Amino acid sequence: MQGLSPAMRGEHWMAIARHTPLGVLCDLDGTLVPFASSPEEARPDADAVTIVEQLAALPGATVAIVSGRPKDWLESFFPGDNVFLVAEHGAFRRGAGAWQNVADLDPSPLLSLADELEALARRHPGALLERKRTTVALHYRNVRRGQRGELLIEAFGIIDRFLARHPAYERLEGVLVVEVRPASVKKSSAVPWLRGLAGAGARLVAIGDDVTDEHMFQVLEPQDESIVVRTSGPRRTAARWELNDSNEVRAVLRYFHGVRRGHTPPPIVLPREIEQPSPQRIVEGRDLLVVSNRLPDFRHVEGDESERKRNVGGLVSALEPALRARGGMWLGWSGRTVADSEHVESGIIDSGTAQLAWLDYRESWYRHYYTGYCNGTLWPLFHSFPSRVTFSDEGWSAYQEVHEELAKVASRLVGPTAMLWAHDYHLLLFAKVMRQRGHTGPMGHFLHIPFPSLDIFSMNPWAAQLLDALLDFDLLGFHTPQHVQNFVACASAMLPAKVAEDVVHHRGRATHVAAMPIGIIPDAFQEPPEASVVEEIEGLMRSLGNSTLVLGVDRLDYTKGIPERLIAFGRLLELFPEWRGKVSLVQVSVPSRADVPLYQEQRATIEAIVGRINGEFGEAAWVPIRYLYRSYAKGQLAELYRAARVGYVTPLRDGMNLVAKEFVAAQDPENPGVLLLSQFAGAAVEMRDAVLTNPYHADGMARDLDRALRMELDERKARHAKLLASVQRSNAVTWAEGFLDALNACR
Ligand code: ADQ
Repeated sequence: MQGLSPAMRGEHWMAIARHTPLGVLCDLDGTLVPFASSPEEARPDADAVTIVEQLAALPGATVAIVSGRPKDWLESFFPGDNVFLVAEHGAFRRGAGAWQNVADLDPSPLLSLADELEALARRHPGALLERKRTTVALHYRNVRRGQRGELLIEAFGIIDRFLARHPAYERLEGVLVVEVRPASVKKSSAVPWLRGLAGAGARLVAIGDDVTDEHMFQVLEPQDESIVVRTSGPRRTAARWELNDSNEVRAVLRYFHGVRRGHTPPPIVLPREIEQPSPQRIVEGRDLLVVSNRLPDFRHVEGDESERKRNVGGLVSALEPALRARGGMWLGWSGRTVADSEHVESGIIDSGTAQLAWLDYRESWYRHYYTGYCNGTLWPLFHSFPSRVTFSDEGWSAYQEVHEELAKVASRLVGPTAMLWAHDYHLLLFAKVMRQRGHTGPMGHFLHIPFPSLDIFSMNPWAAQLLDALLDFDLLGFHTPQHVQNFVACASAMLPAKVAEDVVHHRGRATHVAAMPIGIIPDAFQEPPEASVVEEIEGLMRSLGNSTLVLGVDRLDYTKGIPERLIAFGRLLELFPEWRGKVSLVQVSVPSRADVPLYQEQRATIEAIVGRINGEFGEAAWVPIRYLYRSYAKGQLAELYRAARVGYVTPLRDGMNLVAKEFVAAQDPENPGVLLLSQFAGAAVEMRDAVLTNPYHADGMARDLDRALRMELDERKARHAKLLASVQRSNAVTWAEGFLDALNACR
C-alpha cells in the first residue's frame, strides 16, 4: 500500500471518509490545538470544538478526544456526550454515559513526587509542573535550550528514585515534557474501546503528534489509519500518514464531515504518506548524532559487561539530556559479532533512555579492530606503555574498514548538515570518512584517554594518517592542557600544519582544540543509601575486623596501577607497623576486556600479590587486603566510598579518572575521607587539594598513604570542601553542554 499516486490517495481517503462505521481518535495538544507557551494557554477554540461536535453528530461516525489532560478540563470544552472523551492518557473515559475510572490506582504516592518536581521547576525559569489526578507532567518548552540539560538531569534523578519505589508508574517523554504516570495506563486502551463503541466493521483513524499517541498507532488494525502531526519536527513513528499542524488536522476532519454529508469537498489537505524508514533510515533533520564504540544501556550486548556498565553510568548520564534536548541519536557497536561470511546487521532501537542505532561487528573486526588496533595498539600507546603495544597491518586495515562501515550507517541516519560527536580512540578517523561521504555539518571528537607525547605517538607507523584524519574534525576536546599540547606538538611536527593559539590550520581547514575535563553527576553519589546497601557494606567492614578502610575501585586494567598500589600498601605495613591490624585495603576491580591475554595476566598478578601480602601480614581477626573482582551498583559504590578513610586512586596514567570525583562527591562533608590521587591521572590537574602521589615509587606512596591516614579532621574538611566545589561546578552536564556549545561556535 506504499507510494499511492495522488489520485489513488484521494480515492483512499474518500473511501475512509465515507466508511460506516467510522471512528476517529484525536489527540488535542499539538494535534487539534496548537502548542502554546503554557498548558493553560493551549485550549480548544470554538472552531476546534465545532468541527469535532459536527463530525460526532453525524450518523455512523464516532469521535473520541484522546488526551493527557484531566477529565474536568476536557469536559468543560466538550460537555455534550456525543463527543467521547479519554482523559489522562486513558485513565478516565466517557462514552455515551458517565465517566469511568479505568486505572483505579491510588494516586497518593504522586503527591510527594509532584512537590519535589515543583520545587525543582521553581528553580529553573520557564519550567512548569502540571498536576493531574493520576499523573504529573514537567513541561520544559519554555526553559532556555542550553539550560534544559541541567533541569532534566535533576528531574530524571528525582523521577528515577520515585520509580524505583513505585514500579507501577513509568516515565514517559513527550514533546518537551516529561511525565510520570501509571505504567498500565496508555492511550492504546482507547482503541479497542472506541472500536466497540463504533460498532462492527469499524475503520478507525487515530491522529496525534506525541509519543503517547504512538501507543494508539501501534495497536491499530490493518483496516485502520494512523496520522502523525509533525508539530515538533521529524521523529520516528509507527504512523502511516502525516500532517503538518493543527490547521491541517482540522481540514481533514472538515473533509470527513463534508464527504459524509454528501458535499463535494473543496480543494483539501489530505494526509501525506510517510516514506517508511527502513531500520537503517531515520528522518533527516535530526540535529545531533553521537558515535561511540559502545552503546549505552544496550540490552542485547554480549561480551564485555564492564564496558556496558561503565557506559550506562558515565557517558550516558552526561549526554542523555543533550540528546533529548536536541532530538539526537546514538550510534555504536551492538556488542555482537557475526561470522565474516555473514551480512553485517544494523538497526535502531529505543532503549528508554535514548534512541540507539546499532551495528554488529564481523568477527575479524572484533579481533583486529577492537582487541587489535584499538586495545592492543592505541590504548597502550596513548597511555605511554610502548612495551605493551603491538602494531599490525591487519589491525590498521580493520580500523579503517570499521570507520567506513560506521560512516555508511551514520550517513543514512542523519542529513549532511547534522552535528556529529565522536568519542574516544576507537573513532579517530570518523570525520575523515564522513567528509568523504559529503558531510558538511560540524563534527567534534572527545578523547577520553591521554594524548601522548611526540616521541611515543610517532612510534605508530600510521601516526601521520591519524593526525591528518583528526584535523577533519572542527573541534577536538581533551581532558587536560597537557594532552592538548601533546596533540598540537605532534601535528606541527608531523604534518605541514600551522598552529595559532587553539586552532590548528591544515589543508585549508581550521580545527579548534581545547581542554575540557569531563565530570560526573555528583548527586548520583550523594543520595541516602538504601538499608540493604548499608547492611551489605557494614557486613564487609565487619569481615575486615572493623579496621580503617583504604579503598581502590577500578576497571581491571594495567593502566590503573593496581599491582603497584598493592605493593605500596604492603610497604606501608612494613614501614609503619603500627598500622597492622588497624587498616585494610579493599580493592574492587570490575572485570574488563577479560578475553585479552594481557588482562588475564593482570588478574593473576594481582591475585598473587594479594596472596603474598595477606600471607605475610594477615592475622586471625584481620585481613590486610580484600580483593573483590566484581562490579557494584552506583548506590553500593557510593556507600563504599563513604565508608573509606582513604580513596586510593593511583593509576599509572589516566585520561581523567572518574573514581576520584565520585569518591569526593560521596563523602560526608562533616567527616570526609582523604583522596590519595596519582599525579598521572588527568584528574590531578583540577584536584590539587587531593594528596598527590607518584604510583611508580612504592615507598613514597606508602608514606603518602600514612600521611592520608593520619590527616586531622580540620585539614580533611578543608581539602574536601574545595574538591567538592570543583566536582560540583564542573560536572558531566556542564561538560557535555560546553562541548556542544563550543562545537556550535566553531561554525
Ligand atoms: P575508565 O578507564 O573506565 O574510563 P574511570 O574514569 O575511572 O576509568 O571510570 C570508571 C568508571 O567505572 C567509574 O564511573 C566507576 O564508578 C566505574 N567502576 C569502576 N569499578 C567499578 C566496579 N567495581 N563496580 C562498578 N563500577 C565500577 C575512561 C578513561 C578515563 C576517563 C573516563 C571518562 O580511561 O580516564 O576518566 O573514560 O572520560
